[in-house]
Amino acid sequence: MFQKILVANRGEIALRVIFACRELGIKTVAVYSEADENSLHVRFADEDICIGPARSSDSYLNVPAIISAAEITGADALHPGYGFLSESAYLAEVCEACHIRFIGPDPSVIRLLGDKAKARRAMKKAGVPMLPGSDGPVESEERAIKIALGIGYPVIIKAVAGGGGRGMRIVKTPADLPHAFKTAQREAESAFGVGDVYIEKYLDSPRHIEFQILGDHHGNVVHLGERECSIQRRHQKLLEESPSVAVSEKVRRKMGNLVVDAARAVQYTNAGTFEFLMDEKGNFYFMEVNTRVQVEHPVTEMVTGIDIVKEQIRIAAGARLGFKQSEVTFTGHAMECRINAEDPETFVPSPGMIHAFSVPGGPGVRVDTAAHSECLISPYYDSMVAKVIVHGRDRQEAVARMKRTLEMSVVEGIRTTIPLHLKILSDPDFIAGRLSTHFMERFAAKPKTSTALAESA
Ligand code: MV4
Repeated sequence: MFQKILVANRGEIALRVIFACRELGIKTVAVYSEADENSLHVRFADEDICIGPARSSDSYLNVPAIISAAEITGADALHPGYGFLSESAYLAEVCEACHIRFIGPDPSVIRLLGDKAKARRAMKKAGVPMLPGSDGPVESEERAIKIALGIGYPVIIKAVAGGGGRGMRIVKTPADLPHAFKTAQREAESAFGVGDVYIEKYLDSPRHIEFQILGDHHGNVVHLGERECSIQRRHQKLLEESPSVAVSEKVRRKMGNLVVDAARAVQYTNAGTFEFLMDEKGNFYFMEVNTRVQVEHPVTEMVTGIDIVKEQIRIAAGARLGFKQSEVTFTGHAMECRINAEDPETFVPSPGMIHAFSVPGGPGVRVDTAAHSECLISPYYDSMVAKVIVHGRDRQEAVARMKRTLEMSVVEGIRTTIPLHLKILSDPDFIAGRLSTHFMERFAAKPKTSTALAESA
């Protein structure tokens, strides 16, 4: 097992990794920017080291600074958390070269799955259901026109280097294709430095459903069921739950087996998420693979009782998975609300000092946060303040627990999305489980501008 792990992240996920290390008896090193000197991840790590100014590009994205911190402190492994460098094949390679174990899949697997066109091809070959689409990137407008015609409209143009919706264009008619193709390429080039795009059949009102997997270095792969993540706005998830009301036990078993086989096919190790779109009829289509631990992993931990971060560390150290698929059981229903420092109506960020902070516990409640009274929510980083996760015997109990927890939460000094979450939790469609990626459009405060529509399309 590792002696010392460098936590290359901040906020609640840095704390979450520190919790796992403590329970495993592993020492921790926190890295922090000048804006995070007084953060809880710094306070609770065994050692800490400043890696640069507040701007992420100067600190949490600074590979030489992070590697130096690991070298100086003698860390033998690095956990990247989510966001920042968590899906950087480059960081994983540098770690390997420096004999620091990267807690994630092999760099070659991160690189393969980070290229969405390559990932699509690999998953198709492994037998994962796919929407019709181009086989790899589309080089020219002429090819795009031909391919789209073959697929049938509407189609969607996606960036090969994308994810999270950037460089994406929905095309309803052939007349719109040339312009959409050019702008998607340009947007992809400026956002990722790679302009390549591919084309897929566009599915109008899908659910976003994802499967959590774990794979060790001995060929064992298990799935931990699905999470329903359809409630999102501008590609930021707001509420996630497991199980999905749209996934039967039979479908879970079928999809689970598919993702396990697909993960084996690419020699996937560590934690990963296979994202799917699901249509109204219950058909699943592959979207992408995330090669990191995700924000919403606690939802899966609550229904399976498996500590995903601890498993990530054990796996990276070469241990075998401690359980078989038949030993993974799903109990009750879990739900997560991401509490952001934002105006609940306009979504404008609301950074600043939190003067009072209290989220009640009680049966079935878990709060993952690095916030506390008199802490500063910095404008430099994302606006998530806390994740409230609840577990109940069934969905109804989980919803009731979430409501009473949010109703009794006190966050003073900043605006938060708690009122929005309470609205969602009382919405008839939400209660009935009628969800799709368009769910949040009804909650828009004002008529949308054309840019906002394009972004949420
Ligand atoms: C799609 C789609 C419909 N059809 N692909 C959004 C983020 C990126 N990872 C892929 N995304 C989508 N791909 C096809 N062929 C709709 C979306 C999409 C979406 C997906 C999941 C959750 C929220 C979404 C919001 C808008 C669009």
